[in-house]
Amino acid sequence: MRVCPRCLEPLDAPVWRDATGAPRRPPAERRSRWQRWLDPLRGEPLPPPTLKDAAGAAAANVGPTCPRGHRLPPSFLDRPTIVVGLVGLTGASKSTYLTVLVDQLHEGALAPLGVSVEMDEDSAARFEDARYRLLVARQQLPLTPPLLGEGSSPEPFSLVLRGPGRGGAERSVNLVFFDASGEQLYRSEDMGRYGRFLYAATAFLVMLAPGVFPGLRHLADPGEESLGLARHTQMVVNLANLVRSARHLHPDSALEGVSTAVVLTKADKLRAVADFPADTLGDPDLAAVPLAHRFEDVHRTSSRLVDFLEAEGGSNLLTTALHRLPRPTVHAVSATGADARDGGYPRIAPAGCLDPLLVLLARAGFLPDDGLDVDEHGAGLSREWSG
Ligand SMILES: Nc1nc2c(ncn2[C@@H]2O[C@H](COP(=O)(O)OP(=O)(O)OP(=O)(O)O)[C@@H](O)[C@H]2O)c(=O)[nH]1
Ligand SMILES: [Mg+2]
Ligand SMILES: [Zn+2]
Repeated sequence: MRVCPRCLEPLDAPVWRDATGAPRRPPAERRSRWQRWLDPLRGEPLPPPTLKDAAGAAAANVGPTCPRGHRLPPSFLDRPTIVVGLVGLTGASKSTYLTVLVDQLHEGALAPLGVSVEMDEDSAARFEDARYRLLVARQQLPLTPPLLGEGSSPEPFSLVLRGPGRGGAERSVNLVFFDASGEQLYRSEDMGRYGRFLYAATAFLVMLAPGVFPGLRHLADPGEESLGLARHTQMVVNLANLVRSARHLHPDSALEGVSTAVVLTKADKLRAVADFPADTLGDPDLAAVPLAHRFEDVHRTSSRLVDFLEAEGGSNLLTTALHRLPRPTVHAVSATGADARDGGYPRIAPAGCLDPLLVLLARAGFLPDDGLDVDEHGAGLSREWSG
């Protein structure tokens, strides 16, 4: 399903509007391109735009908009869209991780795979604030404010990825990230009320900080240990139910076309922990290692992390995540490389941030997924979903 990246309205019938927000026919030469989108509208008068619609479209010249008047990024409808939802409780590192990840994408992290990245203007302006604060001033990001309006969604970051496709053709996707406040992400009624993006998402980054695991409580940031493991397990259960109900599926049914990366965040804190597989926390050179090898490593690391977290008292949470979420892999990342002191980071040295996204891009068909599903003894992942 195609949705507007701003308000998530379905885009079955995009509406062309002029600079005043009034519905217009699309320019003649482009008409055939949009024909199929406009066909359903023929014969029916277009609904008059509301003031809000008009405001949304005012900046635009004639161009395709969603039913609410949001101007769509150029050629948005020509590409498939991967909607990535970040899910995790307060302080899990969602915003910090996303800022570092988007910065790495912007800086050409996918270039060794022949993939270029472009951010839409509107996202870029908002991203710049977070980027400056975290990566230039090296300050902690503020907590993401909770949403007030029911049925609303946070403003996403929208990117376009272009890479080599089959037979030398170019392949491109819209990659849209939603980062909400953790406070509104664990009660099922809040997920329904403020988490509209969760219904549209086809990929999930489920973020867990080390301090929530009983054996790692000494690593918790202030307030983290009070969130408790049970609340995280509930979050995962609620998410798994929501993702299925959004598709009108039974709570126990398998999910097609959706995938999850479970991310153990702030892994810099774990370097000194005895059984943590610290050698897995790094960024192998994408240019030097074929992607399929990288994915085999991801698969292995994933199993080792599951073992580690189970030993730290996380079995219940891990079992729930691995059995209920679609196609999960487990990753360790550090967005900043170190704890903040007095509101600032000594330096920003990320590790492992790209892997979860590489997997989600491969699951979504934008990158080849060779190596991801090697069947290995004791891997224990994805098996529930293969049969
Ligand atoms: N050591 C370490 N600390 C981190 C890292 N990422 C985040 N933190 C700490 O965790 C705090 C919260 O991170 P945020 O990114 O704001 O968390 P969030 O998940 O967006 O939280 P909400 O917006 O409230 O849902 C940061 O201010 C840092 O103190 C990391 O990679 N390493
Ligand atoms: Mg946040
Ligand atoms: Zn919209």
